[in-house]
Amino acid sequence: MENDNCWLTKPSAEGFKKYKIIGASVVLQTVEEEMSGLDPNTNETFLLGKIDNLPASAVGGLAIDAMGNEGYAIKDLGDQVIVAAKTDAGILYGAFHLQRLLKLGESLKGIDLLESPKNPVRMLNHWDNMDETDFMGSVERGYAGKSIFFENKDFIKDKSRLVEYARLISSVGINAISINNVNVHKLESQLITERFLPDVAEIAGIFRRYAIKIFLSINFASTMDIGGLQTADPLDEGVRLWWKEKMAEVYAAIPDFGGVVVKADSEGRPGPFTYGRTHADGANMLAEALKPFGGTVFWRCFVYNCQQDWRDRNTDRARAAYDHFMPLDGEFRDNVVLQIKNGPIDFQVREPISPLLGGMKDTNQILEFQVTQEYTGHSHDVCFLVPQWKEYLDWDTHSKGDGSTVAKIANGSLNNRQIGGIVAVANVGRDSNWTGHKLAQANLYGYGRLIWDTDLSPEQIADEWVKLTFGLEPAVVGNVKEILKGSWPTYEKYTAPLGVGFMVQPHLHYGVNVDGYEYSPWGTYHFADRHGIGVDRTKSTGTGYSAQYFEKNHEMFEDPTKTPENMLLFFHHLPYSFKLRSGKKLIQHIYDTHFEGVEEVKAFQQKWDELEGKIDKASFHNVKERLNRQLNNATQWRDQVNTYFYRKSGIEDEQRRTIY
Ligand code: GCV
Repeated sequence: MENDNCWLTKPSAEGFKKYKIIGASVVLQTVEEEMSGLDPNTNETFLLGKIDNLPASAVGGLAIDAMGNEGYAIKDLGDQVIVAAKTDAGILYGAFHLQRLLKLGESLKGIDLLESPKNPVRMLNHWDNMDETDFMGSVERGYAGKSIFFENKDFIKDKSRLVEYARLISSVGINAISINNVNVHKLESQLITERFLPDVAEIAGIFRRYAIKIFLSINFASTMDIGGLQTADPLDEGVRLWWKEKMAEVYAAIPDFGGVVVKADSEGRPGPFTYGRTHADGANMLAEALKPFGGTVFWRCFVYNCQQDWRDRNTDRARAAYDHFMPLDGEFRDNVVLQIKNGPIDFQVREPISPLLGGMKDTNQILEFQVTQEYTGHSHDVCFLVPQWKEYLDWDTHSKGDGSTVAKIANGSLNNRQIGGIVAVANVGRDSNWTGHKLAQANLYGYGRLIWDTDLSPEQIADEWVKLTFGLEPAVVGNVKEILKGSWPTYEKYTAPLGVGFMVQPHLHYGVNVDGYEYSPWGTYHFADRHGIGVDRTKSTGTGYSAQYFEKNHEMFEDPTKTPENMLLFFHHLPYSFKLRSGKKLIQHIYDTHFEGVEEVKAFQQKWDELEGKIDKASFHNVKERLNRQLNNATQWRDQVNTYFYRKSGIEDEQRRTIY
């Protein structure tokens, strides 16, 4: 299938020749392809290689100590530009950087830069299914077509798209992926058996050439599901032996296998609780089996009671991860990494940061984002998420005094952890533009760039993506960037107000249904009544969740006049007459933002229409059609939310606009 244009250069068929690569390896073969694919009119001459292999005259002045294992230097030596790194992966990333600069039209004259990724682990989780029985199709929470890995209850036959995908994500620095859903169904349990291991090995071979490691999500109860044992008790000797032998078999097939991702005791998945064991017992048992081979266990902390009685006002889902995992801090083996979603609930448009991040000081942690737009518009509504991620990364937890940002906790530097980084649920599928909505590509690109360098600004990332994808014409760049920049705030305006979350169609998680989860067992309630709305999570009168934060943040969240307003209803149940800092009443804020949100979508449409004829037709029509869907969605949200609150509260809109 011919893919739409994307941020990467299409390799030139003529063949660029003015480069030399020193060394040989599978990754360097990829570098060779990338270099020979450059525009033959490129003026420069390049020399690429590991620092030790390059002439001393070329690498003399480089700040080698500041260059991490995967970092690189690009330097103009006058007669040639060198790309120098400690590893082949570093050379590859350097080659992609060169390509980016050339496509952006930047001069390499006098260039002298050194790059090193801020996060050791830069990962994507695919929630792809082999089973076709899943009601969502073959990618859970996927909005860009079917799986690129699987089809017809098997691995996909034509792997050419996977080569392109490896290239795509490697170009923004991704170095690890898991290929199957964390909800591991019957067939996917067999990925670690002789039936499928040759396929996994083939996939690993494709990604290895791009310096990307492969991980699998595993079923905690594999010993029973595929092993013929009667138990999955992590302290049972038979179970432990089974996993050790199983991992030896996996590593015999894939010597550089990354390890496993585990969703246990979560939303009906099996786990150690069945046997009265802890999550540390479960994770450590797997870690022991992976240790001899250098493998890692990513153990997810998305553990909560999804069978809650909505009448029970004391149980608070937001508390769950912290309550389960904090007491275990320090008990996990060194090749276990706890994988923690950015917020305590589930990738809402706005949530506070998870208090586990930085709460645990003696445990490896990795931060989990969601690139796929489960609650942020699927691939119908535009929602550029890089500004959201940036806010999370810059958030000060005060875990070790001021400046204890989430960025430093995730990458392991704050607590001197061996392993750290960021992972996200991917948003790609078989659609020709990868992400369904063309502008959702900016999220995939932006995720990679931001986690490589958490100091980059969302504006800079948007600027790069737009120019690389649509070219350098200022009118195009300006309009697309404006749409991207406004898109997250706009989405937030017309959906659930002030951090209260949900109000979405059950299961689907797209479109408005104000009470969709209100009387459900999922623990995600807004508690609106005729007086007010919100969840009291304070220590003094509520569920006590606010006290899971370090004191400075706790104090802030405890008091509605200090809580950031965009999270107000996450922490407090407030009357509709509550005065916001703007002087507006809470109810009026709800009305106003919902009217504004719809108008902003109309403005996006205008901006986009101005681009007709200035960008490729496929992209133009793709986004135009989706903006129509978005307007419809936003209008439904506006009218249902406003009508709901008008009927509950009986309070008129001050501006007397139409509310039904
Ligand atoms: C893969 C939410 C999603 C589920 C997802 C789960 C998780 O509940 O709706 O689709 O399951 O999160 O992160 O495990």
